[in-house]
Amino acid sequence: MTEAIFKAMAQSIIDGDSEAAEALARQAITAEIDPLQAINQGFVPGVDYVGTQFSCGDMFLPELVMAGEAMKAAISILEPEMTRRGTSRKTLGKVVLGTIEGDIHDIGKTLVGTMLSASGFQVYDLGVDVSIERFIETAREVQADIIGVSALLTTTMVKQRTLIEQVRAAGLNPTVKVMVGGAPVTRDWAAQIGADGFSEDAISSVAIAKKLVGAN
Ligand code: B1M
Repeated sequence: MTEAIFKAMAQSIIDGDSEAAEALARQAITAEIDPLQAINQGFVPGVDYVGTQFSCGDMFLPELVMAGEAMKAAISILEPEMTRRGTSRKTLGKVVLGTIEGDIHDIGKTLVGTMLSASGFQVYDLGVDVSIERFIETAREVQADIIGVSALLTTTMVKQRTLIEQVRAAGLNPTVKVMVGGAPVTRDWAAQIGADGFSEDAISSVAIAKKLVGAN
């Protein structure tokens, strides 16, 4: 029976069906299935499948967004139960995330945040139009492992460079790594500005973030 629930959980993520994912998360709690096991053996295989299909072009952005939302919905039901049982999920690291100042594009950044938190990172999403000072203050306050900076405009991506310079000047680097991304951001640009990590999309941002915290 547990195997059947796990299979249905993965399918709910593949279908991007938040209602089904929530219902299955509740069913797991009623059936006294360990919530951590439900995440790792039920829902995560669904996210992994969607990620793989997206990477090879067999699934598209809307499906990725819906899968991320469904995963978030399931986790929001299971997380309080984990806290109640005292079995919190191992946090891989803390990520302070936002879209850089002057830029209000948030779809990709939010997707990156969803994927990172679904994969075990604690994400502090500061939203859009985030000042460099706020990134740095928050990183210091929460003792972040990674600052993740998204930029969608050629006019705002240049501020990723300023942020890296100021992170260094503030003495946060090398403890705090900086990961950059966004449509105009390239691997070359990331290397040029001295970013610690770059990822093209939300799925690969998980692998990059894991590498940055030494969790690979
Ligand atoms: Co704007 N916009 N927009 N826009 N917009 C672009 C970016 C543009 C390329 C469109 C175009 O002209 N072809 C262009 C930029 C041109 C340039 O700079 N060279 C542009 C422009 C010009 C503008 C305005 C200036 C338009 C105007 O007002 N005249 C204005 C800017 C406002 C501002 O920010 N100050 C503006 C406004 C808007 C809307 C508000 C209408 C809306 C945003 C809605 C929202 O975000 N809530 C919007 C949209 C939707 C777009 C396009 C069409 C789509 C962006 C998007 O959401 N993509 C975009 C054209 C395009 O990119 N094709 C465009 C989907 C999203 C999932 O992908 O954000 O790339 P993306 O994120 C990916 C990866 O990049 C990566 O992972 C994500 C998921 O796979 N990634 C990271 C992103 N952040 C990451 C961080 C990481 C790692 C990976 O680590 C930290």
